[in-house]
Amino acid sequence: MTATVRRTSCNLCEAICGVLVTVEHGRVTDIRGDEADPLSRGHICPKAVALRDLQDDPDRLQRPVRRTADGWQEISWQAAYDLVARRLAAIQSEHGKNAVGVYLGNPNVHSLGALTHMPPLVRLLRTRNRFSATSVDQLPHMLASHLLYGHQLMIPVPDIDRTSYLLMLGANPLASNGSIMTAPGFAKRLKEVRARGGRVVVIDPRRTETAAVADEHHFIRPGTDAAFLLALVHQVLADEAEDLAPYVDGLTELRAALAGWTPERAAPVTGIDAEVIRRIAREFAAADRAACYGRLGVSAQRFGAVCQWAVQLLNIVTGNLDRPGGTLVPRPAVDILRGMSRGHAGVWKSRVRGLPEFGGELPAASMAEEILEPGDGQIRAMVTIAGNPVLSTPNGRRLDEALGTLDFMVAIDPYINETTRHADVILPPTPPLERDHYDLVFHQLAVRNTARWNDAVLPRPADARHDWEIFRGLGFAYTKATFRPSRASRLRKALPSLVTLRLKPKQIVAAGLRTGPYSLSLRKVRKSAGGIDLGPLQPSFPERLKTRDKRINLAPSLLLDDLARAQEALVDRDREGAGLLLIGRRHLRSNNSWMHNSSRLVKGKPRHQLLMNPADLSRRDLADGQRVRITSAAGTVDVEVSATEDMMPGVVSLPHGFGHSKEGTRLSVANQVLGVSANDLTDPALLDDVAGTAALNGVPVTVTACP
Ligand SMILES: Nc1nc2c(c(=O)[nH]1)N[C@H]1C(S)=C(S)[C@@H](COP(=O)(O)OP(=O)(O)OC[C@H]3O[C@@H](n4cnc5c(=O)[nH]c(N)nc54)[C@H](O)[C@@H]3O)O[C@H]1N2
Ligand SMILES: Nc1nc2c(c(=O)[nH]1)N[C@H]1C(S)=C(S)[C@@H](COP(=O)(O)OP(=O)(O)OC[C@H]3O[C@@H](n4cnc5c(=O)[nH]c(N)nc54)[C@H](O)[C@@H]3O)O[C@H]1N2
Ligand code: SF4
Ligand SMILES: [Mo]
Repeated sequence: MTATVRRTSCNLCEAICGVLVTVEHGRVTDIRGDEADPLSRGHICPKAVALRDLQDDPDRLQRPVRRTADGWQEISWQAAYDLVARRLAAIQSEHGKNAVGVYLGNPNVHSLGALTHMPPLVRLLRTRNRFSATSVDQLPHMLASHLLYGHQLMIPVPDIDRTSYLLMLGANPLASNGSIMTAPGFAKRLKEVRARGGRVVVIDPRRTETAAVADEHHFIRPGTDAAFLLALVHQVLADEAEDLAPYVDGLTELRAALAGWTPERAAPVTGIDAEVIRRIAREFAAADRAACYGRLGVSAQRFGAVCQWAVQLLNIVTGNLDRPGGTLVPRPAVDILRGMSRGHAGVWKSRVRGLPEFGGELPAASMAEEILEPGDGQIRAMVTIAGNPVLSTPNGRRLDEALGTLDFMVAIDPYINETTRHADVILPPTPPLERDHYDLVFHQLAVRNTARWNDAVLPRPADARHDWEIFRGLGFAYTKATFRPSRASRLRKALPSLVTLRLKPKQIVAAGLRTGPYSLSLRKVRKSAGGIDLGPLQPSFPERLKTRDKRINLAPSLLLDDLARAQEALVDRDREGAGLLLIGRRHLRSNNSWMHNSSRLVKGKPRHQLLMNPADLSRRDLADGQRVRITSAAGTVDVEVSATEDMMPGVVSLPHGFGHSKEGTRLSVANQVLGVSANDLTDPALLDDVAGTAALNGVPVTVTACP
């Protein structure tokens, strides 16, 4: 028999599970969990089968296509590179460098070739109009880490395998498989916490799958977690229960700033009793080893930065930061922090609304206006890489219109979807099973230090290209198209990027492993079945801190100053008469905006409905199952409503990434998936002002019967 079993990993979410893939006659016939993987220990979820569907999907592009009056036409790789380079160069030479905008989508962080080769290409373009999924996602985590620990990616993760008290806000790892915390088999790990006698507390406006297996769950009014978290910190300080490391400064300032943020103040704001808040603060402070963790629900909201700061504060003031069983910064075998900027905030502002950059990127919520608003610096061409911002960013409908007005657009993406249908050229990379993989990002966020190299499971067809080959091809073509002998100095500046583009991802990983903290050879990592176990996370502060004085300042002025905005919006505002607030939702069998084309993944009960508390329904004379009209400041959608006591009264939930079947897309399965795009409702004006993160959660809406 010709069946062979090959080891690889699933890169569809942050859990990076090890998988065993059976290949027969060049086709995948089975995918299962790899027990030998020291991190994932055999776990996989239903999404892993989609790796195979992705491989076999007839809708997936395999060669570059160009949009013509007669529809999409295949062109050669070199012709595509040259065309794209020529158009981008011409637009920049006429309108300036910033006339080219870039959107970097989520799957970039899941691809080795994108991580090694996309940044040098983007640097070559020298535009300030750079956007990414960061500003609809984890930006507040990065801002807090930048300000507290001196590096945007020095993000402590909960030491879930040793903790005895886990406080989780705005996260539903039983659906998402965990995020900014790579912990494959999260449900099992959670069970182990409880089996050890530990306690799990979940704060979420929906009684989620995760809340259902926790010891305790509390509803919270969306967008008010800052008040809850600050009250916890306040209480710990008021009890004088703090346990500060010697390298921590700023306690006096923090104490003063939090004087008014009492549990009594937080109670009416959040909907959680003052007594409950006080008890949680005391239990957390008294626990042997405790970890507080807040994810998307407390990140993509109006006070995301204050929330992520307060999460860190709680861990720090209770002595749980950098302690086994608390939160620790992983030490992966390739140290990605070394070559990366520590981060910066507000060094420049966006052209139209004056929004702050973070780490060299502008808020995704400002993309449409930067394309539509005429003037110097207006975006006239877009490069989208692994992103579907029409479904993923606020007021996608307006962005959809904006993309239609561009002079030129190129997408690096395997699908013709809601976003890429606007492109003039689409360059499709190889699918995951045809690529080598080493996880540069998620080992940095994993709850255990491990290292794993995977060779591609299947060979790439001769006329297919890996993403890194595409970035290389574009980079060289662009350099050629923009070269002027009179400006040879420019070339010198571009040289480091061009040198990186010449390398192969494998060479970059090998060098990273060799010079990394464990001095590993790629050969050794490659030989170890399932990956090398480098052990549990270890304390590393203050030595590893990237702040200049190797100390942590609890009270950075940027965040202290934002407390006034929180006070005004959360505390001083009259909450009477407030309408419904919309929040997001994820499902195990769905992945952001793009995996709905796998029929085996999307089968089963529909999961696109608006969830709403029965009391809210009856107050509006609405019934379970009915089609309702949701209206926000940004737009209107009609969708079925599903009644559930799992929703906090006054809050409704809609998943994002639905609402396909737009004209011109090529998604045969996805176009049959029902639902609407939640981002036709989210409002680009609703931001976390400090960081520019979109407030995707806590959007004011009304729900009425469909006329
Ligand atoms: N309302 C609301 N909106 C949200 C969220 C929410 O919770 N609520 N969540 C936000 C979050 S956290 C995120 S991360 C964003 C994600 O939003 P995006 O950044 O748009 O990412 P995806 O939706 O994952 O889009 C994936 C795109 O990449 C393409 N793709 C898939 N694999 C590859 C590959 O290997 N290479 C290339 N080049 N392309 C590939 C797909 O075809 C698709 O076009 O959405 C955000 N939007
Ligand atoms: N199956 C699947 N897995 C995924 C994804 C997917 O689409 N599908 N997406 C991946 C991506 S890109 C990411 S970023 C991660 C995200 O990982 P998670 O953050 O775990 O994902 P969500 O399920 O969006 O969880 C957010 C939770 O916040 C709650 N929430 C909303 N607003 C508030 C609020 O104001 N306060 C509080 N306390 N809670 C609030 C929501 O009810 C929801 O339960 O998941 C990743 N994994
Ligand atoms: S949890 Fe599922 S989607 Fe995530 S890496 Fe594991 S198998 Fe893949
Ligand atoms: Mo995300």
